[in-house]
Amino acid sequence: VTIAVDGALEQIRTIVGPSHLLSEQAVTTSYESDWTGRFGGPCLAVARPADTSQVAEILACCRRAGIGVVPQGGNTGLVGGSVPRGRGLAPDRTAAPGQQVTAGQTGGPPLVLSTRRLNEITRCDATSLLLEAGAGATLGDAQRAAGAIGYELGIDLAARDSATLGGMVATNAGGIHVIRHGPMRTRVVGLEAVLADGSVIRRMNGLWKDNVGWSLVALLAGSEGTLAVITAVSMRLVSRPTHRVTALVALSGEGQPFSSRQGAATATAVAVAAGLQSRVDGIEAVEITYPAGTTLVAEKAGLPYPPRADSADAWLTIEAAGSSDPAPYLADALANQPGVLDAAVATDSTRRRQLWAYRERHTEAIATLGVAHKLDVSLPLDRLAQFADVVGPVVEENWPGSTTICFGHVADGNLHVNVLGPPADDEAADDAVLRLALDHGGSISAEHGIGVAKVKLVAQARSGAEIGLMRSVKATLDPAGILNPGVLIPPPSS
Ligand code: FAD
Ligand code: 2HG
Ligand code: ZN
Repeated sequence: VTIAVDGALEQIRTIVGPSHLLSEQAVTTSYESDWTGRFGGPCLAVARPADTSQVAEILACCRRAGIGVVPQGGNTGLVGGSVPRGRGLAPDRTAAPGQQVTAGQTGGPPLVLSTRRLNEITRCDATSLLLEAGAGATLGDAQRAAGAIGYELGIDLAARDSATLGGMVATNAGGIHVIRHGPMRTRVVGLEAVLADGSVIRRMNGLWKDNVGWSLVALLAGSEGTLAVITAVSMRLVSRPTHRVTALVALSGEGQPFSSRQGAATATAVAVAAGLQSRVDGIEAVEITYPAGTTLVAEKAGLPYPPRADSADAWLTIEAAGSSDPAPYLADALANQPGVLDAAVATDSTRRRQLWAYRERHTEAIATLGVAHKLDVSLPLDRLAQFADVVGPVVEENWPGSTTICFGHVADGNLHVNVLGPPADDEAADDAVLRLALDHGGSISAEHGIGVAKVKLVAQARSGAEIGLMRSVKATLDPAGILNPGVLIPPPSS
């Protein structure tokens, strides 16, 4: 059965109500380009369903009309997966309304399906130790609900007030507490999702253990909107520690066998992170920043310069938490670590937030310099310093005048390489950095996903057999290919 695109749009308008189908360019613009400013393109319209049954009806309708669907939560994704394709194109949807397409033809502008109205927190209690919420609830709202009953979610990231739980499952988000509590995949115990044909699958039975066959969470965590639209999420709570300490620690790379300050400091940081994890209970975060990014943040955010700003080769932002004060243990462990120059330590929340600002504000400070090429890579811990040593010189040699700013989750082996200089649509610098990560035994995506930004390199990172499996799962769940076309799964030609 085929239906015309404009007929489908009329049906979707009836499903969500006229005020929740947005088609005026002035209101759709913010849904059409991503946080980085690097990715985006025109959409057919934006649908804002109020509940799961509306999502199901919309997907059934889009499938009949062959309309592509881009699921969008908080639109904080950094790999172009949350917006229509067509990087660099000015929005132009003149070809869309009235266009006759057959099922499976998803070449026209897609519908953006915004989950932001699915934002109710439906359960949060200290008996089940679960939080359940619509997929459009923000991480910040979920954290506040858990905090109100004395618990935490065990996951945190700087985009907390915009990123949604559904988007975080779809990207298998990581963040700053992965060393303690794992990425999103390990925090989630249940999901509700709508498949491409409009059928609803729901595994939200409040059970922590349920081994009847395959895990829906494992299948959809990291699926980036290509297999289903997640509509509700069930997460387990963790106890809230009574004591928390944050330290901003200046490091020296002196004595390390690397040619750059960045490589040497990374070697020190990896050693310090390992030492802390073996000697201090409750280490929740070990994050690294280097002089270029840290001084940029201080200048842009109007913060005082961090400890040893004139001589440090890197800083670690360290957090430890527990039912007794970890500060003395942390201080003792740091005192015994070679390469530690100095530290600022805080236990009250205002001062702790100030210390975190040097790390957390990197993304927004870098954005003030232009459109960054964001390359989120992970390396085996024993090769991280070698990668950090050469990545800047490799980029700067090939793209003279460019700047490379690194920072990241050092205890996870995860560096965020931000390259400024090459034009937004030039992918050569991206390829060079990602191939360098592969050459060092690393991954082209640690936590942000593949989106459209890295899809060309999936064939270098996964075997033919694995890609074949990805394609068959996709073909089974979404045979018409309407869900997030162009994202994650390499096209047959590659
Ligand atoms: P969106 O950006 O809207 O979408 C992301 C992807 O998920 C897209 O492919 C989209 O199609 C899909 N999707 C969204 N919702 C659904 C749904 N309900 N069902 C199916 N598919 C869906 N990421 C980290 O991992 N760690 C960090 O520390 C981190 N810090 C960040 C800091 C800043 C300042 C910013 C701007 C981003 C950061 N990110 C980080 C990236 C981003 O916040 C995460 O990728 C987050 O998980 C995206 O959530 P979202 O709701 O914004 O999803
Ligand atoms: C972070 O860890 C995010 O702050 C964003 O993952 C990374 O901006 C980036 O490159
Ligand atoms: Zn990160």
